[in-house]
Amino acid sequence: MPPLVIEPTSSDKLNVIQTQCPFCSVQCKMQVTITEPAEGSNRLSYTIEGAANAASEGRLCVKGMNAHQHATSTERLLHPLIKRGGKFVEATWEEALRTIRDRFQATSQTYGPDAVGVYGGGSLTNETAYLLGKFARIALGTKYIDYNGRFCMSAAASAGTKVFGVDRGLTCRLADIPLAKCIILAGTNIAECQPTLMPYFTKAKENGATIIVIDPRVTATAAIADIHLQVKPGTDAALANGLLKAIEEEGLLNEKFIGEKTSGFYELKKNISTIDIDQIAELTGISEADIRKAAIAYGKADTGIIFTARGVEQQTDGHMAVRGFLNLVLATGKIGKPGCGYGAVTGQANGQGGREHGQKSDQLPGYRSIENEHDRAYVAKVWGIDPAMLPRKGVSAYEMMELVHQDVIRSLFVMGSNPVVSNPNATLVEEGLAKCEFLVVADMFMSETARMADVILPVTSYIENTGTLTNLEGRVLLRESNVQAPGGTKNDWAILCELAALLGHESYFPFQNAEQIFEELRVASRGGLADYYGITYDRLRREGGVYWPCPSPDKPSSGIMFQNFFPHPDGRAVFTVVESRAPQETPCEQYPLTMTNGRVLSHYLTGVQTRRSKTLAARNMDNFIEIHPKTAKQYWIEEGEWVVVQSRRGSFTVRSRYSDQIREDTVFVPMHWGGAQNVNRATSPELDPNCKMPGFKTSVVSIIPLRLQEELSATE
Ligand SMILES: Nc1nc2c(c(=O)[nH]1)N[C@H]1C(S)=C(S)[C@@H](COP(=O)(O)OP(=O)(O)OC[C@H]3O[C@@H](n4cnc5c(=O)[nH]c(N)nc54)[C@H](O)[C@@H]3O)O[C@H]1N2
Ligand SMILES: Nc1nc2c(c(=O)[nH]1)N[C@H]1C(S)=C(S)[C@@H](COP(=O)(O)OP(=O)(O)OC[C@H]3O[C@@H](n4cnc5c(=O)[nH]c(N)nc54)[C@H](O)[C@@H]3O)O[C@H]1N2
Ligand code: SF4
Ligand SMILES: [Mo]
Repeated sequence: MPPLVIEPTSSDKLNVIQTQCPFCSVQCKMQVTITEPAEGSNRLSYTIEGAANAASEGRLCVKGMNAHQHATSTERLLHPLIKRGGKFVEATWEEALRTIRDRFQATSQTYGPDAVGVYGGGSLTNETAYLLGKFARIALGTKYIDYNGRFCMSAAASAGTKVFGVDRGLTCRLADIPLAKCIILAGTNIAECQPTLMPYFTKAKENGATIIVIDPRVTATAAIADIHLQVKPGTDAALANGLLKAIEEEGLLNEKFIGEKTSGFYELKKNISTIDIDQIAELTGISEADIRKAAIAYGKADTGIIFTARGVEQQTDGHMAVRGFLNLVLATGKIGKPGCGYGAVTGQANGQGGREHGQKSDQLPGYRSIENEHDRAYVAKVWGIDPAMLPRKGVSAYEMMELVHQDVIRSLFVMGSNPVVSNPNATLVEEGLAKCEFLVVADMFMSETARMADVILPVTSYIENTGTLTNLEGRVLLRESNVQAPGGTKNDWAILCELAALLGHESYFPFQNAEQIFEELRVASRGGLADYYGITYDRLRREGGVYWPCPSPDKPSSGIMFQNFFPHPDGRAVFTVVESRAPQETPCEQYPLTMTNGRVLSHYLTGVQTRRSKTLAARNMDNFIEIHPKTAKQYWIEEGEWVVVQSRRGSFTVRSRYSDQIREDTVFVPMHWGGAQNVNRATSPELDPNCKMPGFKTSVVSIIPLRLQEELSATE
């Protein structure tokens, strides 16, 4: 099949397209220029350039530069597929949607509406995320909807809500970063995961900032650190307590801020007196001297920002660990003014917006709560239904997979996620989906999850789909498209409207374009914490991007939050007593090493898109285990050979990659591969009780070269 061609919707000759990168949360704007094939060739060529915008300032990273390769890949799904006799056959949209309607209705009639589940994603536009929540609650009447952002944002988001009263990724602007005199980067590898943000940090350094990185590995981000705390995985909460204790001992508390702007310090102070920095040093693997040095650097600086990401958050105490870092922000009063703040570095393209408008099990649009009667009444009125029709809250993403496994959820609709690879304890998830009575997947590609589906719906890619996305700063951006949907692909939101109509709910889903959905979203979010009412497509076109909260169409919205008060009833932010916990799993004789995991620059999440880009795939073909050479030798592991990694849950096989940039007691495995190379076959499904984030980042494992395991099993 020849490669797809990007074609205009109008008859204008299309050679320059303005779009936005589909991958991470920076949402770099870009321009794609298409050049006609040279004589004798039938290949178009694409030139990708960064376009001016306030977040990436015109920069692009290697993923953005090559995103068009997956959009134009010959592997794009172009027609609906229905599985018949174990094989996918092409179907018309009518057939596919009618099949889905019949099967969903049958499930619902036999087992009740909650037997149909919906699973969304943080790559979806605000319009689709909003509509998916509405679709689940109105068209299906199910309480079971959640999304992959549960694995991404839930620890920091819930911590921000408890402590500040609202959660927005960054409480400040990216433009504040160069103004900060001390920056803590805890469990965040910006250099590989949001590469176009790095110049903000190097500028801060040029301005004299001290940069502190907390990571078990010397990452490309740690390379710019003045102080690198090479922490034992899973001990960040303890480390934050140690830093707090040292700040207090050094007399660096901001008593004025604490008195005027916070509550709960009395209880916290009692707790600080019980903290023993020696014990913290033992637990975290960071010396008392280093803890003190970092605490003094942050405590003494006039301005400062703390960032956390998945290293800190994907733990069974991730919520509390973030609150530990927020204690430091409040104790030193570094928030609500230029050069200060906290940032949960969001991950996916719409990691921020995706968590605000109702695809989370307990949420309604505008960050409203599905259990709050006032919120229910408001949204029901916007939707024109009786509040009693709104289901109550469901369960989190992994818990939904458990319910699939237990035959409680019998039909599942997946839009924008590849759960069979990205869930912890992936083997159980795979078993569940394999026996699920009816699975529908809306995707651009035949992902590992799509392969298991009964019906696959082919969707448009970023370049063909208009909508808004909210970047890590809380800045809403409009991505417009004048590119024709290739083959029989459809926009996600259009699929939801058509399916809702077939299910008999057309009047609630009358939308002809994304802007009409956004107009309803504005009203549904009005007065909520994430208030988008003041944002319109025209305004986004004019201003390039608008921060929420934005209650008024004609007033500017500010990037710096909490300049006067925190949105708790008393206007104050809340301190938290945080336990200095040991990691959720500690090494033992059978499983002597701690395994953590994460990302590499060239791949994105489960790799479904980046593996379809030749340039990106070529940078990392196979998965690997990063291991210290001394540790490798102890386990007879040669550089580059296949290694079996085993945990209490299961095992996977990857190549070894020596690195002296990682702790000797820790190994690191990227998350971008499925099947036999999937790290999630071994990760733990234990959830943080506060937010249901799985403890992805800390599992104990054993390792053995594949050749030795084969020998061992041959002699058995
Ligand atoms: N290239 C690329 N960029 C991406 C993505 C991608 O897949 N690829 N995904 C996007 C998404 S959805 C997300 S959520 C973000 C994720 O962005 P990050 O959270 O920055 O990415 P990770 O690599 O998962 O983890 C960050 C770091 O945490 C460290 N770490 C592991 N365990 C611990 C620990 O116990 N404590 C501490 N302090 N650190 C620890 C790891 O060594 C790693 O360097 O990236 C986004 N950007
Ligand atoms: N071990 C381990 N596991 C992890 C993590 C980790 O750090 N370690 N990180 C977790 C995190 S932070 C995240 S965010 C999750 C993500 O995990 P997943 O949700 O599995 O994310 P993706 O791989 O991006 O899968 C998205 C799928 O949706 C498709 N897609 C992309 N855009 C669209 C669209 O606009 N519409 C539709 N319908 N489909 C689209 C893609 O082709 C792809 O198949 O993984 C989590 N899993
Ligand atoms: S992956 Fe992120 S940093 Fe790279 S171009 Fe895309 S949005 Fe920008
Ligand atoms: Mo994420």
